[in-house]
Amino acid sequence: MHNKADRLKNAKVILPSDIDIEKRDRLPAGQTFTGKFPILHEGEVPKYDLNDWRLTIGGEVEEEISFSFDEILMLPSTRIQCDIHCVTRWSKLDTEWEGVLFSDLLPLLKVKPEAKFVMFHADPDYETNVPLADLMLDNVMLAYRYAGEPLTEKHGWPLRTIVPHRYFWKSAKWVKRIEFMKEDRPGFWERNGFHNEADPFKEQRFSGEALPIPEDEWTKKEFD
Ligand SMILES: Nc1nc2c(c(=O)[nH]1)N[C@H]1C(S)=C(S)[C@@H](COP(=O)(O)O)O[C@H]1N2
Ligand SMILES: [Mo]
Repeated sequence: MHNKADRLKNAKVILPSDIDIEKRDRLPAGQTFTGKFPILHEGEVPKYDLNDWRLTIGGEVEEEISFSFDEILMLPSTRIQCDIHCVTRWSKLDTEWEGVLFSDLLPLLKVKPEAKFVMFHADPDYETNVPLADLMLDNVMLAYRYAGEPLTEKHGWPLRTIVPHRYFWKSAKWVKRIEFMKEDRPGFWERNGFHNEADPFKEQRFSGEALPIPEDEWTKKEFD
């Protein structure tokens, strides 16, 4: 499909005028609503055998530990509903996730008091940084279900992070290691021209000069 109008139609871009008025202020500046769920990542979707899969916890902790997927499932689970905002300008309202709140995981981890930042390491070769204080909100989680179903491979199966109040690149699919850090350190996109804080309501997209992101950039990609 090279026709822009067809592409936009097929991507189910929702115009703000089609959205209830009280929901319109949930759209940050420079964003477009989408009904579909775009799929965005660098590299190939990783393949896992759940028997070998582990989430490891390291860095500024008294003791490195790891969780099997079954152990993750045994932790207290929570359902959240949140809006998500990608820096390529799509926003999706009322997405539903189920998993383990970061604030429920933290007490199990023996994190050293000097830890102030977290790096999420993910496949394939992805990382993103978030301040620890930011992860304590009641809708930041390690998610294993979306819209009542297990995560699909392309959306991060078996486990991804959800950090709703930051641009969606801070929500790592295929997360495999959580590293606690004393000092902040930029992740993949944060080293490549994107903003360290990434608050969509402050339009913190770029660290330096604005990069050209056409409004329909994501509609050229895959979505479901
Ligand atoms: N492991 C990994 N996680 C990632 C990315 C990636 O390239 N690799 N891309 C990020 C970006 S830019 C976005 S917008 C979201 C997209 O998630 P989705 O495909 O479920 O919409 O994943 C984020 N997490
Ligand atoms: Mo993104």
